[in-house]
Amino acid sequence: VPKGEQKVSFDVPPKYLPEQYQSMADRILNRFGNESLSSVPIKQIAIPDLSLVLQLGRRDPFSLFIPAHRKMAGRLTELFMGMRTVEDLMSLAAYCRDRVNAQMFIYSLSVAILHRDDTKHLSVPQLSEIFPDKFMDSQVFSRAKEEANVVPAGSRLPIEIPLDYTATDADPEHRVAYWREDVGINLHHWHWHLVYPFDGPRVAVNKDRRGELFYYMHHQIMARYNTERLCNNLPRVRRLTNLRDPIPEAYFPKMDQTVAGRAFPARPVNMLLSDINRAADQTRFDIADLERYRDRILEAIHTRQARNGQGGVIPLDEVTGIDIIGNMMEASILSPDQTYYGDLHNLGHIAISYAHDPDHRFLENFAVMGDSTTAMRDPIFYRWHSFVDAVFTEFKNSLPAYNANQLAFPGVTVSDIRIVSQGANPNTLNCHWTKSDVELTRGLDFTPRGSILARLQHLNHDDFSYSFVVNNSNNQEVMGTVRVFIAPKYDETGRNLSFDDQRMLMIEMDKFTTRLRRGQNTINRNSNESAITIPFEATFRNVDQNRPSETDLSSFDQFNFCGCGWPQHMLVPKGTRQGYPMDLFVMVSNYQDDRVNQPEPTGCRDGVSFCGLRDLKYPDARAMGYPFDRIARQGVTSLANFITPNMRVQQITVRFSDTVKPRANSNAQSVVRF
Ligand code: CUO
Repeated sequence: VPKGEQKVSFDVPPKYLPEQYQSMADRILNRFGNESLSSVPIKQIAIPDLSLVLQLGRRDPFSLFIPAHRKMAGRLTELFMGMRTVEDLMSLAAYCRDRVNAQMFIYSLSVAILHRDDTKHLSVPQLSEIFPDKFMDSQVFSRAKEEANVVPAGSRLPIEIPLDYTATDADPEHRVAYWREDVGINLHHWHWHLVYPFDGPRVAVNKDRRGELFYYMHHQIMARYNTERLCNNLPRVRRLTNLRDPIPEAYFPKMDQTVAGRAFPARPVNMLLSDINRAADQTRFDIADLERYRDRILEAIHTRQARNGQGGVIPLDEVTGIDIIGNMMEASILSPDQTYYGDLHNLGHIAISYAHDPDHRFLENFAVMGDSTTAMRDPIFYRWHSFVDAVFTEFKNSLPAYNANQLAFPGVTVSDIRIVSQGANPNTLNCHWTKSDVELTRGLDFTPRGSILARLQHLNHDDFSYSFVVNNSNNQEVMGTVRVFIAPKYDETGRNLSFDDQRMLMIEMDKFTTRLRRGQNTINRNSNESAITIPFEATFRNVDQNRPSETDLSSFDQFNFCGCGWPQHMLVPKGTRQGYPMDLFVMVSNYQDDRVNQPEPTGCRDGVSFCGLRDLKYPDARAMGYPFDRIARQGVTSLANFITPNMRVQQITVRFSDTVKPRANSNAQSVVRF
C-alpha cells in the first residue's frame, strides 16, 4: 500500500471464497491479524448465472478480439450493469474476483463503472496499476523481487529500464520503438477501446458517432506514427494489402503475460498468415474470409450503400456514411449487417496475433496484436491500421471536395500565427528525453512489501504556447472554432509533399472555441490545454502526492483524471537534431456551423477530440478531421493555395536534443503508479 494510502480490507462472506478455500475460510479472512485496516463489509447476494463467463479459465489469456471471449465479457458486463445498487455491484464483483478470468473481470468491471449512472463519477482502475507486465520488459519484475527481498522499503533504488530493450538499431523499425512502446500511448489505446466497446450492452456501445471516431482516432494515430517515422529517417508505413505475403516486420516483445504465467509470443521475420482454427478459443476463419469482408465493404463504399441485414439497403451519405463504415469495419454490434460484412478489423488482429500457432498445436497464446493494451507496440499494428485507414480514405475520397463556402468564415482573417517556447527561437518546438518512475507495488504480489519503482525513459517536450492574431471585420462579435494542426513538409526523399499526401499527415494539436471581438484579437493558448491530451499527471503521477483512500469515494473523485486521451508527453513528434521542418496550420471556422446544441459537460473534458464527452454528443458538428478529411477542390495542389483568409500557415521547426531533462515545473520525480 503506497505511502499516504489507507489500508483497506473487504469483509467477504465466507461463502464467496472459491470452493477450494472454503475449508480454511477463517485463516484466509483473518490473515491480516491486527494490522490496522479500514474494513468494507460486502453483503451476500443471490449470485446470477455465471456459467458462460466461467468458460474461460481464470489465468487464461483474454482478448476482446476473440469473438467467444467478447461474448463472455459482454455477459459479465451486462451482469455488472444490471446490479440494482452499488452495494450489489460490489458484492458481485467480490464474488467474481477470484473465480472469473482476471483480465475479463477488470475489463467488464471497468466498462460497467464507466457506464452505470451511480458509478460514473468514479475512476476506473488504471490498467497499468493492475497489470504492469503488459507495459514493460519482464526482466524488471525479477529484479524488483530481488530488490524487495534484499533492500528494506524506503531505501530501494528504482530499477532502470533501458530505452532499447526490445531490439537494436540493426532493425530499422526499432528507431521508432520508443514511440510504439510508450506507456502513455498504450494506456490511451486501452482506454479508448474501454470507452468505445464494440460489443456488450447496447447502452455502452451505441454512442454518438462511435464508428466515425474509430476511424478518426486511429487515422490520427497513423498520421502521428508516419510523422514520427519521417523524423527518424524511415519511410511512411506500407499498407498490409496482401494478406498472403510474408511479413518482413518482426517483433520480440520481451514481456510476460504474468497472469497466464507465459511469455508473449514473438513473430520472427517473414512470417506468413494462415487460416485460423483454434477450437479452444472457438475461433475459426480463413484468410479468404477476410478478403471477402474487405471486398464487400469496398463494394458498399463504391455503390454508396450498405445492406441492412433485412434485405434492404441504407445509404452511405456525406454525414453518416463514415460512421456506418466505421462500425462495419471494426466491426461493432452497430454494423448494419455483421453476417455479410463480417468482423474485418478485429479478425485481422487475431490472424496476425496467431501467425505463430494458427491451429493451436503448440498450445501458444496470442501475440501482442491480440490485445488492445499491447497491440500498438508491434510494427505490424501500423501496417494493418494503414490498410484499415485506406479503406476509410477510399470512402472519404469519393465525397465532393469542400467548396470555398464550406471553408470560409466571412469577415474573419487570421493574420499571424506563431509558437512561443520559453528560451527558444520563435516557431520552434523542443523535444528531449525525460525519465519518470513507475510504482510497481500494486501490480506485484510478493513479500516483503513496500514501494518499488521502475524508471522509464520517454520522449517529452518543453511546454509552449500558441499566439494567433485574428481580425474580425464583421460589425458584431462572433464565435469561432480554432483548429490547430501540424504536418511534415517533405516526403522521405526530401521532396515537397503534395497537398493530398500532406493532408493525410495532418496531426491535430488542439481545437477550441473562442470569442472574436470586432477588430483585432490576440489569442494565446498553452500546449497543456490541448483538446487531444490528458495531463502529464494522469500518466505519471507525482510520488509525493498523497492519494486519498480508495474507499473515500468523494475525495477519490478529485483524482478522476479521465484516462482516455493522448498523453501530454507525446504531443509533439520527436523532430530531428538539425531541426525538422513542419507546417503549422490554423483555421478559425464559424462556430454557428460547428455548434452542437447540448448541455455543458459536467465530467472531465480532457482528450475530447479523440475520446468525445461522456453521455453527450461529440462536440463538433463538422466531419471529424475537417478540413482535411476530403480531397482538395479543383486547382489546389499545395497547402498554400488551399487556404482561405480564415486560415494561415507558418513553417515551424521541431528540434530534438538527445539528452535527458527532468520535467519542467516539477520538483519531485514523476511516478506512474502501478
Ligand atoms: Cu485500436 Cu486495431 O483498433 O486496435
